Amino acid sequence: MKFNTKTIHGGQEHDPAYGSVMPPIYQTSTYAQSTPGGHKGYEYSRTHNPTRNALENAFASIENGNYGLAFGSGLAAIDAVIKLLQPGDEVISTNDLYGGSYRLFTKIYEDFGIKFHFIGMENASKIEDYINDNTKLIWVETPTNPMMNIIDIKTTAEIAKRRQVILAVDNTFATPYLQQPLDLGADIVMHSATKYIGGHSDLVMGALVVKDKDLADRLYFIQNASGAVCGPQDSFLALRGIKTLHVRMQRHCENGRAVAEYLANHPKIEKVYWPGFENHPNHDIAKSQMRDFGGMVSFVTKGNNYDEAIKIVENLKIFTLAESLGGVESLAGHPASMTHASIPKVEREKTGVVDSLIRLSVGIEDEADLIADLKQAIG
Ligand code: P1T
Repeated sequence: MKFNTKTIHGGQEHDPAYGSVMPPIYQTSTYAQSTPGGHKGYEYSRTHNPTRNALENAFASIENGNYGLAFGSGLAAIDAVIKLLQPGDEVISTNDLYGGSYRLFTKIYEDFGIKFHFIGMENASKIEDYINDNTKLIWVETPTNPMMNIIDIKTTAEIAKRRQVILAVDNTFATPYLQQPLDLGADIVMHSATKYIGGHSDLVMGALVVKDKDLADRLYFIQNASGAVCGPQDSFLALRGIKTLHVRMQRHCENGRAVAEYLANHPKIEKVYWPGFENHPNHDIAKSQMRDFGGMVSFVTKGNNYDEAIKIVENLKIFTLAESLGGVESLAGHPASMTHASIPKVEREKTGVVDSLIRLSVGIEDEADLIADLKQAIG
């Protein structure tokens, strides 16, 4: 099955009860048993729920994995991955990443005795310098949030395999429409399904997909034992979102390109971060591992002026100033004070998250309206 068919049919069966084409929302916490253990495969909805299972099968299908797991948020999904580790273990992570992931790693798991190395991975071979006997996990975001760095998944996977380290890829920005990390050798793919997967800014959810059964069993155990699952209503919404992922992503990519090119030619803009530019440092890797370049674009104005950046995001009318990304509507964010405020200023500025940085999640509205909005806001 090809990707556009998978988003609609992958892992899905018509409901056995009445043949409903969409899976029903099984809004139940528990299931009747005729005798203890005498049930139809479902005992309790933290462990299994038919609507969530339909979604988990869809996740597995679109990421070319064998096992999917759905969580109550992207961070809950990341949390489950870190729970594979023990005190004393070490993690190598991209130095540019979602601020909430950084906060989970440094403010929660460092206290549990796990050590994190945040490094630039644009040259993937550098990762090897940080691997030692305690290294158990490599955590990669690509494209990174918000600097749009591109990490070579295949090379990183080769290193991880050779050194027997798990490689997890946060595929939130790219989505499986653009890149499929498991096919490139990653062990775990993770999503904030809140974003492009859901696609309509109406739910908060996380996902993991793996190929390996042992790894899946360990993660299912954590999912059930820790209990950070999503509910059936949200599972239904995410399933509905997945069915249009490919058409939405196509338009996100077209509009993303138009916005990136407009900004790059604007006299008041200093720099635009978007992997589709030939002068992006890892453009060739982006081209080889992604189908297109996505709808996320970051930029800084000339003079690196905080007040000017704030004025621009306040002036926007079609782009809404808001946290999050990946919905059909265009959003603008100010990472330094919003999504990445939990990263100390000195640390975030090292990776380029300066006070004048603006991040755009380019939606699927008419391109001309988006450009006109940027024009009036930037001046
Ligand atoms: O918000 P949540 O569903 O828990 O997902 C966390 C998360 C994980 N990984 C990436 C790459 C993310 O971008 C996010 C969430 N990001 C935002 C809310 C944001 O505006 O960047």
